[in-house]
Amino acid sequence: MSVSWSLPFEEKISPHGIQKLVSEDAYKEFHNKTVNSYRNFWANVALELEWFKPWEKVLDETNPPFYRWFVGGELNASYLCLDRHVKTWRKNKIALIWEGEPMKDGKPVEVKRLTYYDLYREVNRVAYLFKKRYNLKRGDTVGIYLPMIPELPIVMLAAARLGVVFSVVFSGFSADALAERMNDADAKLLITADGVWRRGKILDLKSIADEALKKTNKISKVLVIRRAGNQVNLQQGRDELFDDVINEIPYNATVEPESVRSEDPLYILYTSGTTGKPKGQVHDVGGYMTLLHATMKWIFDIRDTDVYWCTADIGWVTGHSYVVFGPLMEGATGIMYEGALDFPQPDRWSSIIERYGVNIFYTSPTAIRGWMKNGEEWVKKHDTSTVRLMHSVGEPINPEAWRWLFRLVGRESVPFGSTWWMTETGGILISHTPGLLMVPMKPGTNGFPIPGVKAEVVDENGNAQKEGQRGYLIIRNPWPGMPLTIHKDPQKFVQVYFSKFSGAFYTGDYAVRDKDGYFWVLGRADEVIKVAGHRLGTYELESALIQHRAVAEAAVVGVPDEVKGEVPVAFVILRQGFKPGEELRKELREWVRGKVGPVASLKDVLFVSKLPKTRSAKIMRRVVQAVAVGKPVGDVTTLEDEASVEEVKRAYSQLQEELKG
Ligand code: 6R9
Repeated sequence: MSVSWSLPFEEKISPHGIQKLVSEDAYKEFHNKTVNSYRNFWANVALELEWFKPWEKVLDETNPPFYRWFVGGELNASYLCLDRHVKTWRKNKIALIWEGEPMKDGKPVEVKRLTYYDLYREVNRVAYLFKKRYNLKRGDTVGIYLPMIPELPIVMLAAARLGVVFSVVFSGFSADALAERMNDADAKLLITADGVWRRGKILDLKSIADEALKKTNKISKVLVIRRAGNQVNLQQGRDELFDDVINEIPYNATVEPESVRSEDPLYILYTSGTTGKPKGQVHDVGGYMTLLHATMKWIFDIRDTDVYWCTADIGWVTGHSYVVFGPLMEGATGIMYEGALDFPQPDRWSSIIERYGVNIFYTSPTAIRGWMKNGEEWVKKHDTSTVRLMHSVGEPINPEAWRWLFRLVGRESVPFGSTWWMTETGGILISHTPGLLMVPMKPGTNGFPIPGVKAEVVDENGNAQKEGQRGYLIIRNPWPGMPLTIHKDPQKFVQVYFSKFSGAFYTGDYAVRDKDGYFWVLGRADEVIKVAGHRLGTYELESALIQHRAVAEAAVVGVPDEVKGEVPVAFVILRQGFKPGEELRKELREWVRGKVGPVASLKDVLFVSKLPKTRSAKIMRRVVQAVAVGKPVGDVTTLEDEASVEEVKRAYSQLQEELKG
C-alpha cells in the first residue's frame, strides 16, 4: 500500500476528564514491567474473569508457536456474557439496542431493546434448539451467513454456550466465497436469513446461500431467519424457517453452559493473506476473552453508565470482538444497526448518536471520510455531545479525518485514538489507553503497545529499526487472544507468521516508531489491501479474474482513494481472440463482484499485453503498483525482490508507455 508517512501532527492534546495522564516515560517504565513479567501480568487480568475451573499453567510454551493460554482452566464465553450479569442488577439492563434500516419521518420503523435477561433467554432457546433438533455437540462447527440483526449475536452466543465452534461469513461475500469457507470449516449447519435491508433495497441472502450450498458437501441443514419478508425457496428436508422451529421451544428452556477448556476453539474467522486461499484463524476461549476484557477496560474505559457503539459489521473481526464478546462480557449497553451509516440520509450515524446518547464511539477512517464529504451541517443537526471517548480502526487515519471528527464530535477535548490490531491478534494490541494510563495523545498515531505486549519495529534482519524509519511491525512475545493455528494448516501458521523473524509474530504491516516512542502503522507490506477498511487479498481478486474465459493473466494492486483509503485496480492480459473495450471492462468488474462479493469492486481494469516479471516469473507488484498510482520509479527500484534496478526501471517504463498508448 502506498502511504506517505510523514508524521503530520506534532501538537499534543491532553484530553479533559482523564485523571491518569502520565508522561511517555512513566508509561514506558510501567509497560516494561508488564512485559518483563507478562505471564504473571496476564494471569492477574484473567483472574477477573469467572472460571469454572482454575488453570494449572498460565502459558504452555512447549510447542511454539502453538502457545496455549491458561491450560487446564475451564470457562464459557456465553456464560461470561450472559449468566454472570443475569445474576446481578444488570439482569434488566439493556444489553443491545438494535435499529433496522427502514425509516419513517426520520425515525427507524423498528427498534429492539434487549435486556441481558432477554438475551439470556433467547440464547438459551437457540442453544436448546441446536442441541435437541440439530444434535450439535461440542467441537461441531456451524456456519453463519447473517446480516446485522439481533439473531446474529444470539446464534454466536448459543454456539459458544455449547462449545460449538462457529464461523461467520460477512454478508457482503459471494456464494463462492461462502462455499469455500464452509467447506474448509466443515460446517454442518448453516444459519442464514431471507434477506437484509441495505440502502433501500433488499439483498436476497438466501439465494446466495442456495448457490453456495450447491458447492458444499457437509452442510445438511439450513436455518433461515425471516428478516426482509421476501419470497424464499425452502428445500424440503434441508431448510427450515427459524420462526417455525424456535416457536416449539419453551420460552424458559435453558441449557447449561458447557465447561470448555481455555484452549478450545471458540470460532474460526477467515481472513485474506498474502497468497493462497483465505486462512481460517482459530481463536481460543480463555486467552481471547482475557484480551477482550483487558482492552474494553483500558482502551474503551467502559463503565456501567455508558452507551457504547462500535460501527463495525459482525462479519469482520472488529464486530466479533467489539460488538459481541467484548461489550457483552463487560455488561455494557451496545448498539447494532442494519444498513449503512449514511442512508437514507447522510446523518444516519449522527442521529444514532443522538437517539441513544452514545458515550463511546468506535468507527473507521473510511466512514469518517465519507461523512466529511457530505458536509458538516449533517453532524451539526444532532446533539452528539454525549460522546466522551472515541477510537478508530481498520486502516491508518489521515490527519484531516482525525481533526474533523475530533472537532465536530470530540469537541476538541475527548480522547480519540487509532487502535491497531488484526484478525489474527483477536483484539487490540497497540493503542492509547484512556481507561488506564493515558499518555499525551498524539493524533493519528496508534499510541503505544498495550501492557504485556512487546511490539517492535524492525528492519529486514529483525534488528530494531531506527526511530522515525519505516520497518516491519512484529510482536515479540505471545499474548492472550493470539490464534491457536490456521484451521487445517498449522504449517502455514508457522510459515506466514513465525518464520520471517524467527520466533516473533510477523504482522505483515509497515510501521514507524517516532522519537517519543509512539507507533504509526502505515499499512500492509504484502499483497493485502484494505478497501474501506475491509481486508482483501489481491490474490483472491486475481484468481477470480483468471477464471474468466477472456483473461490470460491478471495483477491486482491497491491505489489510494479519497474515501475508501484504497481501492483495487486490475491489470489484465487478454487471451487470444478477445479485444479490450468498455464492454469487457464492465463485464470483468461484474464478474469479480459475482465471484468474491460486492466487497470486491474493482475501480478499474487496465488492459495490457505484458506484465513485468522477475526471472523466477513473479509479477513485479511494486512496479505495477507504482505505475498505477504514478509514483516515481526511484521509489521502487530497491524494493522489488529478485530484480535489479535496471530491470525494474525498464519494466516500469514499458508498462507506463503501454498505458499511455
Ligand atoms: C481490526 C482489523 C488488519 C489490518 C492490519 C493493518 C490495518 C487495522 C489499523 C490498521 C493502521 C490502525 N489496520 N487497524 N492500520 N492503523 N488503527 O482491521 O483487522 O481486517 O484483519 O485487518 O488492518 O494493516 O494489518 P483486519
